[in-house]
Amino acid sequence: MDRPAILVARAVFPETLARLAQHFDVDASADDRVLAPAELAERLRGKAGAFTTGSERIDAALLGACPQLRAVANMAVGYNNFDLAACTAHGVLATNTPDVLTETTADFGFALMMAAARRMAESERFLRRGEWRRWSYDMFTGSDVHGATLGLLGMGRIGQAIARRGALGFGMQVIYHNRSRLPVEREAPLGARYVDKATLLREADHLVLVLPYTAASHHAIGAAELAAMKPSATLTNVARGGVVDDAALAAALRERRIAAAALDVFEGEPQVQAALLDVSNVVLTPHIASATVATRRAMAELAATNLIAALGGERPPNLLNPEVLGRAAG
Ligand code: 8YV
Repeated sequence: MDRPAILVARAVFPETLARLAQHFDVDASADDRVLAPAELAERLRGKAGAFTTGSERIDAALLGACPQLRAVANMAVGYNNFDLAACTAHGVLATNTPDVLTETTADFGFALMMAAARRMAESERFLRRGEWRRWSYDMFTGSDVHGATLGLLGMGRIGQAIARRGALGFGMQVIYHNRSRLPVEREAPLGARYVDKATLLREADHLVLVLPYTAASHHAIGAAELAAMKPSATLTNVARGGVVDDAALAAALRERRIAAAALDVFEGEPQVQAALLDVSNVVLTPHIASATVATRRAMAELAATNLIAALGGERPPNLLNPEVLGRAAG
């Protein structure tokens, strides 16, 4: 029987592996290592499909080395680890896992923003160090979230979910900048105002980044943008490392040119720049915005569904490059 062979590049829920094994010959990562590009190409040689996470880069070199590959299913909504044009050129179907993580990621983005505004991580470290001797009127005074201006750079599904929390739960004014403006019927219930990027930077009390990482969004927040923000403002990044110039941010935090930041994603993660580790007014988490048990299960199941459909000759629910199917049909 010619069951397609697949690689599951990283450890995943046993039930997801079991489901995949009903359809495919599965080569599963035993030790959950992030494979170096050459190892990944080696393990993928002769395989029809790959179940990947954001840690695996699927690019022209890898695709050239793995001509049997027909589908790559990312267990992530972001897919900047895929060279989508190269996938399309090689006739490889590429999929991601949108929607299932929207609310969970928005919860975490909002929590991080609150943690930065109210100095939660900084004050906890102070307490753990045994430095809390007495109450004082200005100890760890931060800035309010309720009633403040929430600025969103990016306004896709996760951005809108954060805007909903801010507008409906915390009485925030919502301003946003995005490649395209939302339809008025989406803006209206949130009272969301579309502004240019300069206005967003100037007016936001709490700026949250929720845009995809592309060549165009590389260092969308750098020294100049940080200088344009209010000194009292906070910056939260739940998008991707690389959207922020982390070195410039560390300098701005150290010099208190903005009040605080909260980061779940980093340039070159899992490495984190020493300069960021050295400043106190930043909350740092290890890329866990989608990390609830229920959501990670849903992401794994959706990635599996996409791979099963793609290699079974059906249109996967979250196909990123439908041109490949069009070409096959033509
Ligand atoms: C993942 C994410 O945990 O979905 C995304 O884009 O950043 C996270 O939810 C990560 O990419 C692992 O695949």
